[in-house]
Amino acid sequence: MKRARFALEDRFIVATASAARHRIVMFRSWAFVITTISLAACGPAAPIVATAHHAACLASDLPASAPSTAGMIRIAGGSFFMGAKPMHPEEGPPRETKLAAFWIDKTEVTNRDFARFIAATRYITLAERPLDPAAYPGLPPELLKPSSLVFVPNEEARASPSDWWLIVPGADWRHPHGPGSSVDGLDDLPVVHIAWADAMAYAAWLGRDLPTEAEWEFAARGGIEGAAYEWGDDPKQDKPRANTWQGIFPASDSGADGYRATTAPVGCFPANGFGLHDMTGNVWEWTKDWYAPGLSPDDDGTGPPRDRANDPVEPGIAKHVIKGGSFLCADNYCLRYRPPARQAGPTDTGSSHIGFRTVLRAVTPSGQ
Ligand SMILES: [Ca+2]
Repeated sequence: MKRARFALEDRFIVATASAARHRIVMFRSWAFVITTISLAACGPAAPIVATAHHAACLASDLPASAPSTAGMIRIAGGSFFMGAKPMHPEEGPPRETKLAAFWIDKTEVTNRDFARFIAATRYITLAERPLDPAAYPGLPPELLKPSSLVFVPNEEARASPSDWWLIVPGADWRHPHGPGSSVDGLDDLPVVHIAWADAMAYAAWLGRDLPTEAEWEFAARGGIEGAAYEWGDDPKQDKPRANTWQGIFPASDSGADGYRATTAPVGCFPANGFGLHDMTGNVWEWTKDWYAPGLSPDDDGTGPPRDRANDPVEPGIAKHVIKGGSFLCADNYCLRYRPPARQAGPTDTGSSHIGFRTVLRAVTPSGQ
C-alpha cells in the first residue's frame, strides 16, 4: 500500500516530510521508501530550468544589526475576517480577528540573507543534520543521512505524488536539488529546505519572530477585505501577478509567468496593496502557529495551543501552518495560493517549496 494517495500534492509533502523525520507512516510503505531512495541514489534531482534569468528583481535589504525594520513594511493593526467560505475544509469558518500593528518583511528571506545568518552564527539547518539513530531505532542507515524533499517534474506521473517528490540525501539550502547543485549566483532566490526551527532561529537572530497565521493572512490580503486573491476577485490578469504553475500539474508547467517549475527571485511580481511581494506563490511560508484543521472561533489570533495541534493526515504529529502556496500551485490542482489557504507543514523538515519571512512587533511607526 502506498502511503501517499492524496489528491493534493501539498498534503503529500506534509505526510512524506514528516514521516522522514518521525519514522512513522512512511515505513508502512517499503515500496515507497525503496523507490525514493533508489531514485535519489542515482544522483541529484533533474535540473529545473527557469525560463527567465535569475536576476535580482528587488534587492534584499537585510539590516546590519538587530533590531531594525530595514526591509520591512509596517502593517497597521485592525480587524478583519480571517479565513473564507472554504474552498478546502481547513480554510474556515471565517472569524473576525483583531491585530495590533506589526512590521513584516516585504520579501521572502533570500539565500543571500540566510547566508549572512549562517556566516554569523554557524547555525546548521535540520536538513544538514543526520537523524539520531537512538531516536529512530531500526531505521536503515541510508535513511539517517541528512536529507530533504525535492520536487522533480514528472511527465509520467499520473497516479502517485511519490513520482515527483523525492527524499534526496544531501539536499539542503546550499544544495537545493541535492549534491552537485548549489545556490551560487542565486542570491536573490528565496531560501528553501528550511525547517520551522531554522526559520525561528533566523528570526531570533534579528530580534524578530515568525508571523502568526493571522498576521500573515492580514498582510497577504493587502487591505482588500474578503477578496479571493490578494489582488481582488478576478483570477484572470493581464499580466502575471505571482509565480505559480501554469499547465497540468505535475506534468507540464508552461512557465507563462516567466518561471517554469522553479522559484523566482524575490520581488519580481507586483506588490500587493501593502507593498509586499510574493505573498502569493513562489514558496510556501512558515507561520508561528500550530496547525489544526479549520479555524477555531475562540482563537485570539495566536493560533491553537500546542496540545491542540492536529493534522488529521498524521494524527499525533504536531505541525505548523504554512501559507501562500508556491510555484507548484496550479489552478487546476490545489489553487492554494489564495490568502485564506493553509496547510500543515512538517515542523522538522524542509522542502524545495517552503521558505519564510519575518515580523517585528511592538515598534513605533518610525521603526525605533
Ligand atoms: Ca511559475
